[in-house]
Amino acid sequence: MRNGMKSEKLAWLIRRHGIEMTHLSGGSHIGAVLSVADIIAVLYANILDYKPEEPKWNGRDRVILSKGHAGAAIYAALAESGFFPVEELKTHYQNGGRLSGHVSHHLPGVDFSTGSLGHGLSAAAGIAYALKKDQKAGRVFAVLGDGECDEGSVWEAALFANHFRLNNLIAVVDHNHMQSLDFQENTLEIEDFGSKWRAFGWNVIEINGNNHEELKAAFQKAKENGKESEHKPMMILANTVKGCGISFMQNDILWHYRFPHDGWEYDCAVNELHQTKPEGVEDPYTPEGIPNPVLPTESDDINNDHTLTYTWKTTYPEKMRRVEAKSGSGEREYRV
Ligand SMILES: Cc1ncc(C[n+]2csc(CCOP(=O)(O)OP(=O)(O)O)c2C)c(N)n1
Ligand SMILES: [Mg+2]
Repeated sequence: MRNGMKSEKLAWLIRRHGIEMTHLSGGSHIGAVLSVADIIAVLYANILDYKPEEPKWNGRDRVILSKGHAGAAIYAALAESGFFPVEELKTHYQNGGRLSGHVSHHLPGVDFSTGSLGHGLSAAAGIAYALKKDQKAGRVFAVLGDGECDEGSVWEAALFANHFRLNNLIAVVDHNHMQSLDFQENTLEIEDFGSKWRAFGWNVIEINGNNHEELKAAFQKAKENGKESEHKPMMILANTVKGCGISFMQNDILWHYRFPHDGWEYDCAVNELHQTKPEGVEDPYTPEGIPNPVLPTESDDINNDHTLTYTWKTTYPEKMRRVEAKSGSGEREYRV
């Protein structure tokens, strides 16, 4: 059962662990971890039924993090929920460890390995189908990336879920409008995203995916989905910000692959997180933050635009255009 930790605390810890894990291992995808942290936190703190002491409990809700490159987020949530020791998080990406960079089913609490994008929704739909056929309890949650939805297999699974009326299947798209090298609009246009899912027979709720109240309400509605006469699978389109929570990582494509290096990158990330630390949460790595942080200098690469195509696109989409970075201040503004 859930351990009673509030979702805001769990989200903070997921972000703090994510910074530490990628820093220690030199592992990628911190932007994706920060983006999905609130979705994962609300699931584990408020929504899912599970038993950490009995990970394969038959009545459990299943979660597939289809955007498996954000594995650090699910590892942190599982450790903080009692599935394995928090100490083990330090073995992320280490040879011989269980916490591979992409999600691994060798860990208690993980039902399906991911990392090769485009497979999670199919697996989730298959499990939901089997549960329904066997008249078993439990719902299946699949968390996808928006760039991942470029994969054709996602839409095959969407057809399947509608065809078999899988109202025990709840999908969430972490809609941060970015993928690995650019904004989504510049890679493969996907809007009107909600209409596409509706046309495939899904119920769609669109929310702010970094807002816990909106997430709780959407998940609650989704959980009740199968109880009434409603037979459609449920899609929660969660609008998020990639890198959410660390100002210099937000909406900056650099942080899809870059990890927080020793020096100002790590120090400033940790201290910024401390500014939003909920009361009663203890930072397991740097309880007081970093007292004498290294700060970025004028020559550090903090205010550059790393969106590769920005330099040659003449008609950059108005909707996503980055407003001038304020040079030297470390502050940025974005028009999203
Ligand atoms: C089949 C496949 N192709 C390419 C990759 C490499 N890759 C890793 S993350 C990523 C971008 C994913 O973007 P999105 O789904 O939007 O996730 P986000 O990081 O924005 O949450 C890509 C292309 C992969 N993991 N799997
Ligand atoms: Mg994305």
